[in-house]
Amino acid sequence: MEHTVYLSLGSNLGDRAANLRQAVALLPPQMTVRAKSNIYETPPWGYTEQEAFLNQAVRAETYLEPEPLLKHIKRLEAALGRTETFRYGPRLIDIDILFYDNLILNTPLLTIPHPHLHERGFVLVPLMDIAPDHVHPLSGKSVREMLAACDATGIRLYAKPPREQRV
Ligand code: PH2
Ligand code: MG
Ligand code: MG
Repeated sequence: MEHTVYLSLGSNLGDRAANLRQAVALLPPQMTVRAKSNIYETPPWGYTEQEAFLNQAVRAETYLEPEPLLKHIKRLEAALGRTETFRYGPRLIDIDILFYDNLILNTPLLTIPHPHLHERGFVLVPLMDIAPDHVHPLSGKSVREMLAACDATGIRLYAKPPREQRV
């Protein structure tokens, strides 16, 4: 069965826009990208003594089950040159699974939906572009409602994907 997933992408090292572009380009063939948000520049969250991030959200379809999907993403992050830093620290590329259908999953490896998505403007502002009415399976709140309740100060539009890349 094909599954619909939402991913959050972030980068604050090197050529940030190129890192996002390459990450999205490497999702296929295991994933078919159906929608891409605009790219936003966002103040660092969690650990503030670092450069601003670029963040983007995408919707994709995939036959991968959640843990193989996580492996695919980890492999892709490594292929782009990500090395481990510290929690909330700077990163070349970070790809997080936000939603996987309406699945609720808690394993030692993976928590779906992403446990912090409702409190992060840098996740919700891009997600609002592609899924304003998507409902969180635990809280029952839409992306629009979660964003209204969350602090999105300092987030600014950085780039719109070129028309041919909007999918
Ligand atoms: N990712 C983090 C920690 N802080 N802040 C912003 N603005 N954007 C991110 O993608 C981000 C962050 C850990 O994954
Ligand atoms: Mg993250
Ligand atoms: Mg991550």
